[in-house]
Amino acid sequence: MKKNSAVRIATIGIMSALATGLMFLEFPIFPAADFLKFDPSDILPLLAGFIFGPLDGVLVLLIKDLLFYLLKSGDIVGIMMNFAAGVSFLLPVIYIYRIRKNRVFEVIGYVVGVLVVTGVMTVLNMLVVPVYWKVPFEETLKLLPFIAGFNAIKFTIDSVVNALLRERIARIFEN
Ligand code: RBF
Repeated sequence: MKKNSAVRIATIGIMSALATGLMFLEFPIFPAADFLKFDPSDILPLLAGFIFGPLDGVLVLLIKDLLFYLLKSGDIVGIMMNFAAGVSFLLPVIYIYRIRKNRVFEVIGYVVGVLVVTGVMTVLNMLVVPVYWKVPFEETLKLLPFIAGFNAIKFTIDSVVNALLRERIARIFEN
């Protein structure tokens, strides 16, 4: 694959803008934990990671979160949680795919990525939610199934969409 840096930089910019726009579609999945909002924007950092490499994926994620923070949310905790989730999913997926660039390793990557992000974010939420919402730890513990479920659902959807789109989009950059 040709890695023309002008094409790469322009594509990173376009992907970041698209991701920021997609993040505006956010909506909660579980009423009991409505601070967890699903949006499909993490598909773009993932695509960038597959096409250009893990650090470019993280870059798209970072620009998206920075822009969304400035344009809409203003909530630094929520944005940092979104970024932490995005990174802990993206990095395992891309690094596993890079071991062997085939469908089997791609799918193993998605499975490991979903498990890692679900584990990492469940632990992070157990630490952050009591402080952020000023609720006792026991109350936070009741949210655990929703937190784990939310991350599992969000990143499984991202995986399926990415698996369907990735090759078609990567082909554009082949010549
Ligand atoms: N986003 C995730 O993808 N996974 C999470 O586990 C997660 N936990 C969050 C916890 C708190 C307390 C907050 C405020 C946000 C969290 N987010 C998480 C981000 C949220 O879904 C949303 O993307 C941001 O709040 C931006 O609106």
